[in-house]
Amino acid sequence: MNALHDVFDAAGVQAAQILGLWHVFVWTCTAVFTAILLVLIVALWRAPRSSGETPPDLASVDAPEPGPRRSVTTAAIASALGLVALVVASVFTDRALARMSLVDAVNIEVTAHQWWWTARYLNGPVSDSFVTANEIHVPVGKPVIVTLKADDVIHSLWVPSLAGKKDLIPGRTSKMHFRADQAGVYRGQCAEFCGYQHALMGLLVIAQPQAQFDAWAAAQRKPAPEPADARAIRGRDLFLSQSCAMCHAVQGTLANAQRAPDLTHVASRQTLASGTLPNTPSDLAAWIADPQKIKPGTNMPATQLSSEDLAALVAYLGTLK
Ligand code: HEC
Ligand SMILES: [Cu+2]
Repeated sequence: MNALHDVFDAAGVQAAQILGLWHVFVWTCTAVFTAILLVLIVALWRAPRSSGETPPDLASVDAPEPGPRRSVTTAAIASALGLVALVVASVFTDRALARMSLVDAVNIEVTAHQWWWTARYLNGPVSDSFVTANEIHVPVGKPVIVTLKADDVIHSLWVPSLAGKKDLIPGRTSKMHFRADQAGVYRGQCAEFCGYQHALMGLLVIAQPQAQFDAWAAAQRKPAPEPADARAIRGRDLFLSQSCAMCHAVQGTLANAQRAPDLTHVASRQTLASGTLPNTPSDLAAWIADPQKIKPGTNMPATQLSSEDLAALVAYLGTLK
């Protein structure tokens, strides 16, 4: 999981625009802050010294003070101009973000749940669409339109290397546009507190060359392969006879519930449970045996299984490439 999660490392146009705006704000504010501190130091330096016994100096109360008045007026105008400049910079950035071409875009619908993500790929005819979870693949250099939805509470999708954050709100649909210009694995995170395991609600965005993306999408469209060896077959039967099939789907089997991550190609993913664990057989076994220990409060119950049954289930899930 060598994924990049870094606001200073823009891997796409949208993130680069936002980073540029951030620099304008930071340096403008730093300059203003430094100037104010300098003026304050000078003022303290030049202030008349006095003690408790010194009588108050009221000489200047009614006298005109053209010098200080000029300084204050100049500073007020400079502040106003500075603020206007920041507004102008924001407006230009906003327009630049909106101007990104969406020709030939990849359409993905992302639904947030407590505490995981569904990604539904919508390009082409309905028969071409497919579902995956917690890992989004996109082709490098192609615009991506993400339709954002939420299942339960408000979440926020934030992949800092690719785009700004945007809320996912139950009962409402919004859009986010981005383009990955460099291949790589970018980490995202839910950025709106959404309950107990909010911190463990990450995701990966994998930007890859078009040919690799097409191969990935073609593989994801396929139903799960039939398990070949005896242990995996037993695992499949356990999967269908245990509670698993009440929540999860594995396309090509009778399991088609939509209350949990689609597991049709779970073995092709890098992480488990929204970026919480690396996808290794031992982590998978630990997760199935007791998800509550790893992600307390998550909507998957622990399952009592003998160690052979657990190994069979892990072997079966491992075939779901
Ligand atoms: C009551 C519903 C429910 C049942 C029953 C259930 N799960 Fe889950 N499962 C979930 C939810 C919800 C998640 C996502 C949890 C999270 O990341 O917070 C999940 C996550 C997973 C993951 C990780 C998927 C990913 O893409 O990261 C695996 C693997 C998994 N479950 C396997 C199983 C197996 C095997 C069984 C049966 C022994 C099972 N589950 C039973 C709801 C369920
Ligand atoms: Cu959250």
